[in-house]
Amino acid sequence: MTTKALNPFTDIAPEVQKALDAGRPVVALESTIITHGMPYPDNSRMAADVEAIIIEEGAVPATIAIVDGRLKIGLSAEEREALAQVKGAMKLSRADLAFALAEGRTGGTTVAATMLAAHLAGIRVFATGGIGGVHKGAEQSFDISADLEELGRTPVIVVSAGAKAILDIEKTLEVLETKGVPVVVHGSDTLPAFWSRQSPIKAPLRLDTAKAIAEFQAAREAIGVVGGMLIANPIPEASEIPAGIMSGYISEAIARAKKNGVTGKAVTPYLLSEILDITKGTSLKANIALVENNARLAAKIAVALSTLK
Ligand code: PSU
Ligand code: MN
Repeated sequence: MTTKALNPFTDIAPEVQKALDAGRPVVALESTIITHGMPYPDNSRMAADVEAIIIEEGAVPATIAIVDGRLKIGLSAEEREALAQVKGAMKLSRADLAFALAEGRTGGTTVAATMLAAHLAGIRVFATGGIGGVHKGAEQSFDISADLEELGRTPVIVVSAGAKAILDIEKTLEVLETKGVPVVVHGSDTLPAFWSRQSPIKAPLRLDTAKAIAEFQAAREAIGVVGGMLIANPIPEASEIPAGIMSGYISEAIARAKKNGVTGKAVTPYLLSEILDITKGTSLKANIALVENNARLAAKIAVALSTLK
């Protein structure tokens, strides 16, 4: 089923390899959102829909995951469905990605691990929902996502809907700035807040088209700036939930996490699932809509990048 071995652990799906060889646009997709971010069967439907959207826009989707110790760059429909249903998958970041390979484990890749793997395969654009960042209370817990470190070092464009308000957004932006990561808001002067289109925070940078984003990336490469770029793409209007409504739910989820002593890698998945529970699924609908919206923009950026050279 797979072609050219990149290293002894990696399988690149044939259609992905063909596109990469021909310089055609490819968009990477993460899988922690499948294994830890949404319940079954919504996760399965979302994972299939985003791939279809990327194809519709003229690019090739590559969902990245670890299956039985293989680093998969592109999953077949069967593999994707199996991952959506698997129990006990690991949540893998830079620190433990290779552990899962060495030990023959199965896991979802976070934004950090997906960027790393995408870059390894030569994929330049990646679509997700939200990135990890600086958690509220990080001055005590030191809980800062490895996603930020990866954005600082790995040259992949990550299309998100901003960062969830489960995080300290201001501190997240400060860390990104320190690490030299441009934060570009697509078509708006304020940073989107995941479920809502607007936030009180000013957009660090603004660009209105996929072509402009591709040209910015080309300029970074031309002067040898290495590292990722974060695109914040506002959720479609029809699907947004006002920030004021979400903030009460978020505080409740954080209170539950504290009360139950949730720490470390478990924090983000726990908060996401509690918010889902508290909002009785309305946040899930918004979440799916924004991921699909991001997949569309990511595909357009990948297409624009491929026509630049
Ligand atoms: N934010 C979301 N949905 C997600 C995640 C973050 O809105 O599914 C996932 C992503 O895979 C992200 C990871 O990379 O959580 C961050 O985890 P941590 O905070 O433990 O680094
Ligand atoms: Mn963390």
